[in-house]
Amino acid sequence: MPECRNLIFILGDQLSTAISSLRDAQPEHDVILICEVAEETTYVRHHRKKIIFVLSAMRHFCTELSERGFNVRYIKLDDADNTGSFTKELKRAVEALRPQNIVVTEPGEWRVRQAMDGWDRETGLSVDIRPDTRFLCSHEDFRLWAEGRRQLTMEFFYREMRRKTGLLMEGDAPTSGRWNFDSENRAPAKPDLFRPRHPTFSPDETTREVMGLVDCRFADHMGSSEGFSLAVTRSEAEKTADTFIADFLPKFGETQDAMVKGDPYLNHSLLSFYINIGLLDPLAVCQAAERAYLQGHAPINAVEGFIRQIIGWREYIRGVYWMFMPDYAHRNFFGATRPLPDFFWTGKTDMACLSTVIGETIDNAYAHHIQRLMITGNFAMLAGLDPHAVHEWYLEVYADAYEWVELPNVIGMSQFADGGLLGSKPYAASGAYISRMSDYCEGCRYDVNRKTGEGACPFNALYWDFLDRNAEKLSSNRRLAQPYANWRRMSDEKRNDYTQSARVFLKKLDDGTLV
Ligand code: FAD
Ligand code: DLZ
Ligand code: SF4
Repeated sequence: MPECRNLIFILGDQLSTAISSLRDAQPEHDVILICEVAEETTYVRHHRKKIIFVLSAMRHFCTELSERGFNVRYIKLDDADNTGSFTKELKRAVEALRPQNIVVTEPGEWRVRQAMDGWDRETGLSVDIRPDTRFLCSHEDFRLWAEGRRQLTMEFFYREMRRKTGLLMEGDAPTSGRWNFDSENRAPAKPDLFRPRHPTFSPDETTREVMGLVDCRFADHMGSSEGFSLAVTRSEAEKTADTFIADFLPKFGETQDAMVKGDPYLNHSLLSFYINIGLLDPLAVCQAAERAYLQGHAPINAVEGFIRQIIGWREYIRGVYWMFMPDYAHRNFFGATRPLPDFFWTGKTDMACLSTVIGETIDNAYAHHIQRLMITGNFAMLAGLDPHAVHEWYLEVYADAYEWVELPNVIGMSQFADGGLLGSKPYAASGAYISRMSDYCEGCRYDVNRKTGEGACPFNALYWDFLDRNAEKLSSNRRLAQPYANWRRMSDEKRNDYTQSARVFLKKLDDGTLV
Protein backbone atom coordinates (compact mmCIF):
# COMPACT_ATOMS: atom_id res chain seq x y z
CA MET A 1 0.00 0.00 0.00
CA PRO A 2 1.50 3.41 -0.96
CA GLU A 3 1.97 5.68 2.04
CA CYS A 4 -0.82 8.21 2.68
CA ARG A 5 0.30 11.42 4.35
CA ASN A 6 -3.01 13.30 4.64
CA LEU A 7 -6.49 11.96 4.20
CA ILE A 8 -8.42 14.98 2.92
CA PHE A 9 -12.15 14.63 3.53
CA ILE A 10 -14.26 16.79 1.21
CA LEU A 11 -17.97 17.13 1.97
CA GLY A 12 -20.73 17.35 -0.62
CA ASP A 13 -21.04 21.15 -0.44
CA GLN A 14 -17.28 21.78 -0.65
CA LEU A 15 -16.78 21.02 -4.33
CA SER A 16 -14.09 23.58 -5.06
CA THR A 17 -10.46 23.02 -5.98
CA ALA A 18 -9.77 26.19 -3.97
CA ILE A 19 -11.32 24.70 -0.79
CA SER A 20 -9.04 25.25 2.21
CA SER A 21 -8.60 21.50 2.86
CA LEU A 22 -6.83 21.23 -0.52
CA ARG A 23 -4.56 24.23 0.10
CA ASP A 24 -1.32 22.29 0.36
CA ALA A 25 -2.51 19.00 -1.05
CA GLN A 26 0.02 16.87 -2.90
CA PRO A 27 -1.38 14.32 -5.34
CA GLU A 28 1.55 11.98 -4.80
CA HIS A 29 1.20 11.90 -0.98
CA ASP A 30 -2.44 12.57 -0.14
CA VAL A 31 -5.73 10.78 -0.69
CA ILE A 32 -9.05 12.57 -1.01
CA LEU A 33 -12.16 11.02 0.52
CA ILE A 34 -15.59 11.90 -0.88
CA CYS A 35 -18.58 9.84 0.17
CA GLU A 36 -22.25 9.61 -0.57
CA VAL A 37 -23.90 8.55 2.68
CA ALA A 38 -27.42 7.62 3.70
CA GLU A 39 -27.28 9.88 6.74
CA GLU A 40 -26.82 13.01 4.60
CA THR A 41 -29.45 12.02 2.08
CA THR A 42 -32.08 11.31 4.73
CA TYR A 43 -31.51 13.53 7.80
CA VAL A 44 -34.38 15.42 6.26
CA ARG A 45 -36.33 14.04 3.32
CA HIS A 46 -34.58 16.14 0.69
CA HIS A 47 -36.33 16.88 -2.59
CA ARG A 48 -35.28 14.33 -5.21
CA LYS A 49 -33.81 17.01 -7.48
CA LYS A 50 -31.67 18.24 -4.59
CA ILE A 51 -30.20 14.78 -4.00
CA ILE A 52 -29.60 14.30 -7.73
CA PHE A 53 -27.90 17.70 -7.91
CA VAL A 54 -25.60 17.11 -4.94
CA LEU A 55 -24.62 13.53 -5.81
CA SER A 56 -24.08 14.24 -9.49
CA ALA A 57 -22.00 17.34 -8.74
CA MET A 58 -19.95 15.26 -6.26
CA ARG A 59 -19.29 12.59 -8.89
CA HIS A 60 -18.27 15.20 -11.47
CA PHE A 61 -15.99 16.85 -8.92
CA CYS A 62 -14.34 13.48 -8.34
CA THR A 63 -13.59 13.35 -12.08
CA GLU A 64 -12.22 16.91 -11.98
CA LEU A 65 -9.88 15.98 -9.13
CA SER A 66 -8.78 12.74 -10.80
CA GLU A 67 -7.98 14.69 -13.96
CA ARG A 68 -5.72 16.88 -11.83
CA GLY A 69 -3.86 13.78 -10.74
CA PHE A 70 -5.43 13.33 -7.31
CA ASN A 71 -6.08 9.92 -5.84
CA VAL A 72 -9.76 10.01 -4.83
CA ARG A 73 -11.46 7.41 -2.69
CA TYR A 74 -15.04 7.93 -3.85
CA ILE A 75 -17.79 6.01 -2.07
CA LYS A 76 -21.10 5.69 -3.91
CA LEU A 77 -24.41 5.47 -2.07
CA ASP A 78 -25.11 1.98 -3.38
CA ASP A 79 -21.60 0.59 -2.78
CA ALA A 80 -22.04 -2.68 -0.92
CA ASP A 81 -19.70 -1.70 1.94
CA ASN A 82 -21.06 1.83 2.42
CA THR A 83 -21.59 2.30 6.15
CA GLY A 84 -23.96 5.24 5.75
CA SER A 85 -22.38 8.05 7.77
CA PHE A 86 -19.50 10.52 7.53
CA THR A 87 -17.88 9.28 10.72
CA LYS A 88 -18.08 5.59 9.85
CA GLU A 89 -16.83 6.18 6.30
CA LEU A 90 -13.94 8.21 7.65
CA LYS A 91 -13.02 5.41 10.06
CA ARG A 92 -13.25 2.86 7.26
CA ALA A 93 -10.95 4.99 5.07
CA VAL A 94 -8.48 5.40 7.97
CA GLU A 95 -8.34 1.65 8.45
CA ALA A 96 -7.82 1.08 4.74
CA LEU A 97 -5.27 3.84 4.08
CA ARG A 98 -3.52 4.38 7.43
CA PRO A 99 -2.98 8.11 6.89
CA GLN A 100 -0.82 10.23 9.20
CA ASN A 101 -3.34 13.06 9.50
CA ILE A 102 -6.84 14.03 8.54
CA VAL A 103 -7.52 17.38 6.88
CA VAL A 104 -10.99 18.89 6.47
CA THR A 105 -12.66 22.22 5.86
CA GLU A 106 -15.19 23.14 8.57
CA PRO A 107 -18.73 22.07 7.64
CA GLY A 108 -21.75 24.27 6.98
CA GLU A 109 -23.98 22.62 9.55
CA TRP A 110 -23.84 22.48 13.31
CA ARG A 111 -24.74 18.80 13.49
CA VAL A 112 -21.81 17.89 11.21
CA ARG A 113 -19.46 20.13 13.21
CA GLN A 114 -20.44 18.20 16.35
CA ALA A 115 -19.49 14.94 14.65
CA MET A 116 -16.31 16.43 13.18
CA ASP A 117 -15.14 17.59 16.61
CA GLY A 118 -15.10 13.95 17.69
CA TRP A 119 -13.13 12.64 14.70
CA ASP A 120 -9.74 12.83 16.41
CA ARG A 121 -11.12 10.66 19.23
CA GLU A 122 -12.83 8.30 16.81
CA THR A 123 -9.75 7.79 14.63
CA GLY A 124 -6.86 8.40 17.00
CA LEU A 125 -5.39 10.87 14.48
CA SER A 126 -4.94 14.61 14.46
CA VAL A 127 -7.71 16.35 12.56
CA ASP A 128 -6.84 19.68 10.98
CA ILE A 129 -10.19 21.52 10.71
CA ARG A 130 -9.61 24.55 8.51
CA PRO A 131 -11.81 27.65 8.17
CA ASP A 132 -14.01 27.79 5.09
CA THR A 133 -12.31 30.60 3.19
CA ARG A 134 -15.04 30.70 0.53
CA PHE A 135 -16.73 33.07 2.96
CA LEU A 136 -15.46 36.63 3.18
CA CYS A 137 -16.21 37.12 6.87
CA SER A 138 -14.72 34.72 9.42
CA HIS A 139 -16.66 33.63 12.51
CA GLU A 140 -14.29 35.73 14.61
CA ASP A 141 -14.78 38.88 12.48
CA PHE A 142 -18.54 38.48 12.62
CA ARG A 143 -18.44 38.10 16.39
CA LEU A 144 -16.31 41.25 16.68
CA TRP A 145 -18.74 43.15 14.51
CA ALA A 146 -21.80 41.87 16.38
CA GLU A 147 -20.50 42.24 19.92
CA GLY A 148 -22.21 44.95 21.95
CA ARG A 149 -24.78 45.77 19.26
CA ARG A 150 -28.39 45.80 20.43
CA GLN A 151 -29.61 44.98 16.96
CA LEU A 152 -27.61 43.28 14.22
CA THR A 153 -28.55 45.59 11.37
CA MET A 154 -27.54 43.95 8.08
CA GLU A 155 -27.06 47.28 6.32
CA PHE A 156 -24.15 48.26 8.61
CA PHE A 157 -22.55 44.84 8.26
CA TYR A 158 -22.91 45.13 4.49
CA ARG A 159 -21.07 48.45 4.42
CA GLU A 160 -18.17 46.82 6.26
CA MET A 161 -18.12 44.11 3.62
CA ARG A 162 -18.12 46.69 0.83
CA ARG A 163 -15.10 48.35 2.45
CA LYS A 164 -13.39 45.00 2.98
CA THR A 165 -13.85 43.78 -0.60
CA GLY A 166 -13.59 47.17 -2.31
CA LEU A 167 -16.63 46.21 -4.41
CA LEU A 168 -18.47 49.28 -5.75
CA MET A 169 -16.21 51.61 -3.80
CA GLU A 170 -14.45 54.79 -4.82
CA GLY A 171 -11.90 55.22 -2.08
CA ASP A 172 -13.89 55.30 1.17
CA ALA A 173 -17.14 56.27 -0.54
CA PRO A 174 -19.71 54.05 -2.21
CA THR A 175 -19.82 54.24 -6.00
CA SER A 176 -22.58 56.59 -7.20
CA GLY A 177 -22.75 58.17 -3.74
CA ARG A 178 -25.17 55.70 -2.16
CA TRP A 179 -24.72 52.39 -0.37
CA ASN A 180 -28.12 51.01 -1.18
CA PHE A 181 -30.46 51.37 -4.17
CA ASP A 182 -33.20 49.10 -2.85
CA SER A 183 -35.87 51.77 -3.11
CA GLU A 184 -35.54 51.47 -6.91
CA ASN A 185 -36.00 47.70 -6.85
CA ARG A 186 -39.69 47.32 -6.05
CA ALA A 187 -41.43 47.10 -9.42
CA PRO A 188 -44.50 44.84 -9.47
CA ALA A 189 -45.17 41.83 -11.69
CA LYS A 190 -45.00 42.15 -15.43
CA PRO A 191 -45.14 39.11 -17.71
CA ASP A 192 -42.48 39.49 -20.40
CA LEU A 193 -42.64 37.12 -23.35
CA PHE A 194 -39.27 38.38 -24.53
CA ARG A 195 -37.42 37.59 -21.33
CA PRO A 196 -34.34 35.51 -22.19
CA ARG A 197 -34.24 31.88 -21.05
CA HIS A 198 -32.03 30.64 -18.25
CA PRO A 199 -29.62 27.92 -19.42
CA THR A 200 -30.57 24.30 -18.84
CA PHE A 201 -28.33 21.25 -19.08
CA SER A 202 -29.27 17.82 -20.37
CA PRO A 203 -28.31 15.10 -17.92
CA ASP A 204 -25.18 13.22 -19.01
CA GLU A 205 -24.54 9.56 -18.26
CA THR A 206 -23.34 10.26 -14.72
CA THR A 207 -26.40 12.34 -13.90
CA ARG A 208 -28.71 9.78 -15.48
CA GLU A 209 -27.21 7.06 -13.30
CA VAL A 210 -27.83 9.18 -10.20
CA MET A 211 -31.39 9.93 -11.35
CA GLY A 212 -32.09 6.19 -11.53
CA LEU A 213 -30.59 5.64 -8.08
CA VAL A 214 -32.58 8.49 -6.54
CA ASP A 215 -35.88 7.49 -8.15
CA CYS A 216 -35.43 4.01 -6.85
CA ARG A 217 -34.20 4.83 -3.36
CA PHE A 218 -36.07 8.05 -2.56
CA ALA A 219 -39.41 7.42 -4.25
CA ASP A 220 -41.24 8.85 -1.21
CA HIS A 221 -39.35 12.17 -1.25
CA MET A 222 -40.79 15.31 -2.83
CA GLY A 223 -40.50 15.89 -6.56
CA SER A 224 -39.22 13.71 -9.35
CA SER A 225 -36.11 13.36 -11.46
CA GLU A 226 -38.11 14.38 -14.53
CA GLY A 227 -36.93 17.63 -16.05
CA PHE A 228 -33.71 17.73 -14.03
CA SER A 229 -31.60 20.34 -15.82
CA LEU A 230 -29.30 21.96 -13.24
CA ALA A 231 -25.60 22.46 -13.90
CA VAL A 232 -23.52 19.75 -12.23
CA THR A 233 -20.02 20.72 -13.38
CA ARG A 234 -17.97 23.85 -12.80
CA SER A 235 -18.03 24.80 -16.48
CA GLU A 236 -21.83 24.47 -16.64
CA ALA A 237 -22.18 26.57 -13.49
CA GLU A 238 -19.86 29.19 -14.99
CA LYS A 239 -22.01 29.25 -18.10
CA THR A 240 -25.06 29.94 -15.91
CA ALA A 241 -23.20 32.80 -14.21
CA ASP A 242 -22.03 34.30 -17.53
CA THR A 243 -25.55 34.12 -18.95
CA PHE A 244 -26.96 35.75 -15.86
CA ILE A 245 -24.52 38.65 -16.06
CA ALA A 246 -25.10 39.13 -19.79
CA ASP A 247 -28.86 38.61 -20.04
CA PHE A 248 -30.54 39.01 -16.67
CA LEU A 249 -28.45 41.23 -14.41
CA PRO A 250 -29.46 44.50 -16.11
CA LYS A 251 -33.09 43.89 -15.02
CA PHE A 252 -32.30 42.02 -11.78
CA GLY A 253 -33.13 45.01 -9.60
CA GLU A 254 -36.39 46.10 -11.10
CA THR A 255 -38.04 42.64 -10.96
CA GLN A 256 -36.40 41.41 -7.76
CA ASP A 257 -39.61 41.50 -5.71
CA ALA A 258 -42.03 40.57 -8.49
CA MET A 259 -43.91 37.25 -8.80
CA VAL A 260 -45.35 36.14 -12.11
CA LYS A 261 -47.37 33.00 -12.91
CA GLY A 262 -45.55 30.72 -15.35
CA ASP A 263 -42.24 32.56 -14.88
CA PRO A 264 -40.65 31.09 -11.76
CA TYR A 265 -37.16 32.45 -12.40
CA LEU A 266 -37.75 35.99 -13.76
CA ASN A 267 -34.40 37.82 -13.72
CA HIS A 268 -33.05 35.96 -10.69
CA SER A 269 -29.60 34.48 -11.01
CA LEU A 270 -30.24 30.83 -9.96
CA LEU A 271 -26.70 30.89 -8.66
CA SER A 272 -27.32 29.92 -5.02
CA PHE A 273 -27.22 26.22 -5.96
CA TYR A 274 -23.72 26.58 -7.36
CA ILE A 275 -22.28 29.10 -4.93
CA ASN A 276 -23.43 27.06 -1.93
CA ILE A 277 -22.03 23.79 -3.23
CA GLY A 278 -18.66 25.22 -4.26
CA LEU A 279 -18.97 25.26 -8.05
CA LEU A 280 -18.87 29.07 -8.11
CA ASP A 281 -16.85 31.46 -6.01
CA PRO A 282 -19.07 34.18 -4.47
CA LEU A 283 -16.45 36.94 -4.71
CA ALA A 284 -15.66 36.14 -8.36
CA VAL A 285 -19.38 36.32 -9.21
CA CYS A 286 -19.63 39.73 -7.51
CA GLN A 287 -16.54 40.97 -9.31
CA ALA A 288 -18.07 39.92 -12.64
CA ALA A 289 -21.23 41.84 -11.74
CA GLU A 290 -19.16 44.89 -10.82
CA ARG A 291 -17.37 44.70 -14.19
CA ALA A 292 -20.75 44.69 -15.92
CA TYR A 293 -21.54 47.97 -14.16
CA LEU A 294 -18.15 49.54 -14.91
CA GLN A 295 -18.49 48.60 -18.58
CA GLY A 296 -21.92 50.21 -18.75
CA HIS A 297 -23.72 46.93 -19.30
CA ALA A 298 -25.87 46.94 -16.14
CA PRO A 299 -27.25 49.80 -14.01
CA ILE A 300 -26.08 50.51 -10.49
CA ASN A 301 -29.39 49.60 -8.82
CA ALA A 302 -29.22 46.09 -10.30
CA VAL A 303 -25.54 45.50 -9.61
CA GLU A 304 -25.58 46.96 -6.10
CA GLY A 305 -28.73 44.94 -5.30
CA PHE A 306 -27.13 41.72 -6.51
CA ILE A 307 -23.81 42.28 -4.74
CA ARG A 308 -25.65 43.17 -1.52
CA GLN A 309 -27.43 39.81 -1.56
CA ILE A 310 -24.13 37.97 -1.68
CA ILE A 311 -21.58 39.93 0.35
CA GLY A 312 -24.28 41.38 2.60
CA TRP A 313 -27.15 39.00 3.25
CA ARG A 314 -25.40 35.73 2.54
CA GLU A 315 -22.42 36.47 4.79
CA TYR A 316 -24.57 38.04 7.49
CA ILE A 317 -26.92 35.05 7.60
CA ARG A 318 -23.97 32.72 8.03
CA GLY A 319 -22.58 34.89 10.82
CA VAL A 320 -25.91 34.75 12.67
CA TYR A 321 -26.10 30.95 12.28
CA TRP A 322 -22.74 30.22 13.85
CA MET A 323 -23.08 32.88 16.52
CA PHE A 324 -26.45 31.69 17.84
CA MET A 325 -26.49 27.95 17.25
CA PRO A 326 -27.47 25.50 18.58
CA ASP A 327 -30.39 27.08 20.45
CA TYR A 328 -31.30 29.31 17.49
CA ALA A 329 -32.90 26.31 15.78
CA HIS A 330 -35.49 26.09 18.54
CA ARG A 331 -36.48 29.72 18.89
CA ASN A 332 -40.24 30.17 18.87
CA PHE A 333 -41.04 33.76 19.85
CA PHE A 334 -44.76 33.46 19.16
CA GLY A 335 -45.09 29.97 20.66
CA ALA A 336 -46.57 28.71 17.37
CA THR A 337 -47.41 25.01 17.32
CA ARG A 338 -49.66 24.28 14.31
CA PRO A 339 -48.35 21.43 12.11
CA LEU A 340 -47.78 22.08 8.41
CA PRO A 341 -50.89 21.47 6.33
CA ASP A 342 -50.65 18.68 3.74
CA PHE A 343 -50.73 21.15 0.88
CA PHE A 344 -47.13 22.13 1.71
CA TRP A 345 -46.23 18.77 0.13
CA THR A 346 -48.86 18.55 -2.57
CA GLY A 347 -49.61 22.14 -3.57
CA LYS A 348 -53.30 21.26 -3.40
CA THR A 349 -54.98 24.39 -2.10
CA ASP A 350 -57.42 26.87 -3.59
CA MET A 351 -55.13 29.74 -2.59
CA ALA A 352 -53.56 30.41 -5.99
CA CYS A 353 -50.45 32.09 -4.58
CA LEU A 354 -49.60 29.09 -2.41
CA SER A 355 -50.52 26.48 -5.00
CA THR A 356 -48.33 28.27 -7.57
CA VAL A 357 -45.28 28.66 -5.35
CA ILE A 358 -45.51 25.18 -3.82
CA GLY A 359 -46.23 23.68 -7.27
CA GLU A 360 -43.10 25.35 -8.67
CA THR A 361 -41.14 24.17 -5.64
CA ILE A 362 -42.25 20.58 -6.27
CA ASP A 363 -41.30 20.89 -9.95
CA ASN A 364 -38.02 22.77 -9.65
CA ALA A 365 -36.71 22.55 -6.06
CA TYR A 366 -36.50 26.33 -6.41
CA ALA A 367 -38.52 29.40 -5.50
CA HIS A 368 -37.14 32.90 -5.53
CA HIS A 369 -36.66 35.01 -2.45
CA ILE A 370 -39.97 36.86 -2.36
CA GLN A 371 -41.90 33.67 -3.00
CA ARG A 372 -40.11 32.03 -0.05
CA LEU A 373 -40.53 35.07 2.18
CA MET A 374 -43.89 36.57 1.30
CA ILE A 375 -45.95 33.57 0.14
CA THR A 376 -45.00 30.36 1.98
CA GLY A 377 -43.14 32.11 4.82
CA ASN A 378 -45.77 34.80 5.32
CA PHE A 379 -48.57 32.23 5.33
CA ALA A 380 -46.72 30.01 7.81
CA MET A 381 -46.21 32.87 10.25
CA LEU A 382 -49.75 34.28 9.91
CA ALA A 383 -51.26 30.81 10.36
CA GLY A 384 -49.10 30.09 13.44
CA LEU A 385 -47.26 27.09 11.99
CA ASP A 386 -44.54 25.56 14.16
CA PRO A 387 -41.33 27.36 13.09
CA HIS A 388 -39.16 24.26 13.55
CA ALA A 389 -41.40 22.28 11.21
CA VAL A 390 -41.33 25.20 8.78
CA HIS A 391 -37.52 25.20 8.95
CA GLU A 392 -37.37 21.47 8.18
CA TRP A 393 -39.68 21.95 5.21
CA TYR A 394 -37.45 24.62 3.68
CA LEU A 395 -34.36 22.49 4.29
CA GLU A 396 -36.03 19.61 2.49
CA VAL A 397 -37.53 21.24 -0.53
CA TYR A 398 -34.94 23.67 -1.95
CA ALA A 399 -31.89 22.41 -3.81
CA ASP A 400 -29.79 25.29 -2.42
CA ALA A 401 -30.70 24.56 1.22
CA TYR A 402 -28.03 23.86 3.81
CA GLU A 403 -28.78 24.65 7.41
CA TRP A 404 -26.30 27.54 7.79
CA VAL A 405 -28.20 29.58 5.18
CA GLU A 406 -31.70 28.16 5.39
CA LEU A 407 -32.20 28.26 9.17
CA PRO A 408 -31.65 31.99 9.90
CA ASN A 409 -33.62 32.89 6.78
CA VAL A 410 -36.54 30.85 8.09
CA ILE A 411 -36.34 31.24 11.87
CA GLY A 412 -35.16 34.85 11.78
CA MET A 413 -36.13 36.61 8.59
CA SER A 414 -39.28 34.78 7.64
CA GLN A 415 -40.88 33.57 10.89
CA PHE A 416 -39.59 36.25 13.33
CA ALA A 417 -39.19 33.29 15.69
CA ASP A 418 -36.01 34.85 17.10
CA GLY A 419 -38.05 37.80 18.38
CA GLY A 420 -36.31 40.37 16.20
CA LEU A 421 -32.64 39.53 16.44
CA LEU A 422 -32.30 39.46 12.67
CA GLY A 423 -35.14 41.67 11.48
CA SER A 424 -36.72 44.74 13.00
CA LYS A 425 -40.29 43.66 12.26
CA PRO A 426 -42.09 40.55 11.05
CA TYR A 427 -42.57 40.22 7.28
CA ALA A 428 -46.34 39.95 7.68
CA ALA A 429 -48.56 40.99 4.80
CA SER A 430 -52.19 40.75 3.81
CA GLY A 431 -53.50 39.90 0.34
CA ALA A 432 -53.03 43.48 -0.85
CA TYR A 433 -49.23 43.05 -0.92
CA ILE A 434 -49.49 39.77 -2.85
CA SER A 435 -51.93 41.34 -5.28
CA ARG A 436 -49.62 44.33 -5.82
CA MET A 437 -46.45 42.29 -6.37
CA SER A 438 -47.87 39.33 -8.34
CA ASP A 439 -50.51 38.25 -10.80
CA TYR A 440 -51.51 35.30 -8.60
CA CYS A 441 -54.81 36.78 -7.43
CA GLU A 442 -56.29 36.95 -10.92
CA GLY A 443 -58.35 33.79 -11.20
CA CYS A 444 -57.91 32.73 -7.55
CA ARG A 445 -61.03 31.24 -5.97
CA TYR A 446 -60.65 33.84 -3.23
CA ASP A 447 -61.28 37.55 -3.69
CA VAL A 448 -58.33 39.60 -2.56
CA ASN A 449 -60.54 42.68 -2.14
CA ARG A 450 -62.94 40.93 0.25
CA LYS A 451 -61.76 41.28 3.81
CA THR A 452 -63.84 38.73 5.71
CA GLY A 453 -66.38 35.96 5.30
CA GLU A 454 -66.79 33.21 2.72
CA GLY A 455 -64.75 33.82 -0.43
CA ALA A 456 -62.53 36.49 1.12
CA CYS A 457 -58.76 36.15 0.67
CA PRO A 458 -57.58 34.23 3.79
CA PHE A 459 -54.44 36.35 4.07
CA ASN A 460 -56.61 39.39 4.96
CA ALA A 461 -58.18 37.98 8.11
CA LEU A 462 -55.06 36.02 9.03
CA TYR A 463 -52.99 39.20 8.90
CA TRP A 464 -55.14 41.07 11.43
CA ASP A 465 -55.63 38.01 13.58
CA PHE A 466 -51.85 37.54 13.71
CA LEU A 467 -51.37 41.13 14.90
CA ASP A 468 -54.20 40.81 17.40
CA ARG A 469 -53.15 37.51 18.95
CA ASN A 470 -49.52 38.67 19.23
CA ALA A 471 -50.28 42.24 20.34
CA GLU A 472 -48.53 41.77 23.67
CA LYS A 473 -45.30 40.90 21.88
CA LEU A 474 -45.53 43.26 18.93
CA SER A 475 -47.59 46.36 19.69
CA SER A 476 -44.63 48.23 21.20
CA ASN A 477 -42.63 47.72 17.99
CA ARG A 478 -42.34 51.20 16.49
CA ARG A 479 -42.37 49.84 12.95
CA LEU A 480 -45.79 48.34 13.63
CA ALA A 481 -47.28 51.50 15.15
CA GLN A 482 -49.32 52.26 12.03
CA PRO A 483 -51.02 48.84 11.62
CA TYR A 484 -51.80 48.68 15.36
CA ALA A 485 -53.25 52.21 15.22
CA ASN A 486 -55.43 51.10 12.27
CA TRP A 487 -56.52 48.00 14.19
CA ARG A 488 -57.52 50.07 17.21
CA ARG A 489 -59.46 52.52 15.04
CA MET A 490 -61.66 49.73 13.64
CA SER A 491 -65.09 49.15 15.17
CA ASP A 492 -65.47 46.20 17.55
CA GLU A 493 -67.71 44.57 14.96
CA LYS A 494 -65.07 44.79 12.23
CA ARG A 495 -62.33 43.48 14.47
CA ASN A 496 -64.59 40.64 15.49
CA ASP A 497 -65.31 39.82 11.83
CA TYR A 498 -61.57 39.52 11.19
CA THR A 499 -60.83 37.28 14.15
CA GLN A 500 -63.92 35.13 13.46
CA SER A 501 -62.95 34.71 9.79
CA ALA A 502 -59.44 33.74 10.78
CA ARG A 503 -60.80 31.25 13.32
CA VAL A 504 -63.06 29.62 10.74
CA PHE A 505 -60.17 29.36 8.28
CA LEU A 506 -57.73 27.92 10.85
CA LYS A 507 -60.33 25.39 11.98
CA LYS A 508 -60.65 24.18 8.39
CA LEU A 509 -56.87 23.98 8.18
CA ASP A 510 -56.75 21.89 11.36
CA ASP A 511 -59.54 19.62 10.11
CA GLY A 512 -57.68 18.98 6.85
CA THR A 513 -60.51 20.51 4.81
CA LEU A 514 -59.45 21.83 1.39
CA VAL A 515 -58.79 25.54 1.77
P1 FAD B 1 -30.92 35.81 -6.50
O1 FAD B 1 -32.20 36.51 -6.26
O2 FAD B 1 -30.40 35.83 -7.88
O3 FAD B 1 -29.85 36.44 -5.49
C1 FAD B 1 -28.45 36.37 -5.73
C2 FAD B 1 -27.73 35.61 -4.66
O4 FAD B 1 -27.77 36.31 -3.44
C3 FAD B 1 -28.27 34.23 -4.35
O5 FAD B 1 -27.79 33.28 -5.27
C4 FAD B 1 -27.75 34.00 -2.94
O6 FAD B 1 -26.44 33.46 -2.97
C5 FAD B 1 -27.68 35.39 -2.35
N1 FAD B 1 -28.82 35.67 -1.45
C6 FAD B 1 -29.90 36.42 -1.71
N2 FAD B 1 -30.67 36.55 -0.62
C7 FAD B 1 -30.07 35.83 0.35
C8 FAD B 1 -30.38 35.56 1.70
N3 FAD B 1 -31.48 36.05 2.30
N4 FAD B 1 -29.57 34.74 2.38
C9 FAD B 1 -28.46 34.21 1.81
N5 FAD B 1 -28.11 34.46 0.53
C10 FAD B 1 -28.89 35.26 -0.18
N6 FAD B 1 -30.85 30.87 0.24
C11 FAD B 1 -30.08 29.79 0.09
O7 FAD B 1 -29.03 29.85 -0.56
N7 FAD B 1 -30.42 28.60 0.67
C12 FAD B 1 -31.55 28.47 1.40
O8 FAD B 1 -31.84 27.40 1.90
C13 FAD B 1 -32.39 29.60 1.55
N8 FAD B 1 -33.55 29.52 2.25
C14 FAD B 1 -34.34 30.63 2.37
C15 FAD B 1 -35.53 30.53 3.11
C16 FAD B 1 -36.33 31.64 3.26
C17 FAD B 1 -37.58 31.55 4.09
C18 FAD B 1 -35.96 32.86 2.66
C19 FAD B 1 -36.82 34.06 2.83
C20 FAD B 1 -34.81 32.96 1.93
C21 FAD B 1 -33.98 31.85 1.77
N9 FAD B 1 -32.79 31.92 1.03
C22 FAD B 1 -32.00 30.81 0.93
C23 FAD B 1 -32.35 33.19 0.45
C24 FAD B 1 -32.82 33.41 -1.01
O9 FAD B 1 -34.19 33.21 -1.09
C25 FAD B 1 -32.09 32.50 -1.99
O10 FAD B 1 -30.69 32.65 -1.82
C26 FAD B 1 -32.42 32.85 -3.42
O11 FAD B 1 -33.81 32.75 -3.62
C27 FAD B 1 -31.69 31.91 -4.36
O12 FAD B 1 -32.07 32.14 -5.70
P2 FAD B 1 -31.14 32.94 -6.70
O13 FAD B 1 -29.79 32.33 -6.72
O14 FAD B 1 -31.88 33.01 -7.99
O15 FAD B 1 -31.05 34.32 -5.98
C1 DLZ C 1 -27.05 17.61 0.97
C2 DLZ C 1 -26.15 16.42 0.85
C3 DLZ C 1 -26.66 15.20 0.42
C4 DLZ C 1 -28.09 15.06 0.00
N1 DLZ C 1 -25.88 14.11 0.34
C5 DLZ C 1 -24.58 14.19 0.67
C6 DLZ C 1 -23.72 13.06 0.64
O1 DLZ C 1 -24.14 11.96 0.34
N2 DLZ C 1 -22.43 13.23 0.95
C7 DLZ C 1 -21.91 14.44 1.31
O2 DLZ C 1 -20.70 14.54 1.54
N3 DLZ C 1 -22.71 15.51 1.40
C8 DLZ C 1 -24.02 15.42 1.08
N4 DLZ C 1 -24.82 16.50 1.18
C9 DLZ C 1 -24.24 17.77 1.68
C10 DLZ C 1 -24.01 17.67 3.18
O3 DLZ C 1 -25.26 17.49 3.83
C11 DLZ C 1 -23.28 18.90 3.69
O4 DLZ C 1 -21.96 18.83 3.24
C12 DLZ C 1 -23.28 18.95 5.18
O5 DLZ C 1 -24.57 19.18 5.63
C13 DLZ C 1 -22.39 20.06 5.72
O6 DLZ C 1 -22.89 21.31 5.34
FE1 SF4 D 1 -53.35 34.42 -2.52
FE2 SF4 D 1 -55.43 35.80 -1.54
FE3 SF4 D 1 -54.42 36.45 -3.90
FE4 SF4 D 1 -55.76 34.15 -3.61
S1 SF4 D 1 -56.58 36.19 -3.38
S2 SF4 D 1 -53.83 34.44 -4.68
S3 SF4 D 1 -55.18 33.57 -1.53
S4 SF4 D 1 -53.38 36.59 -1.94
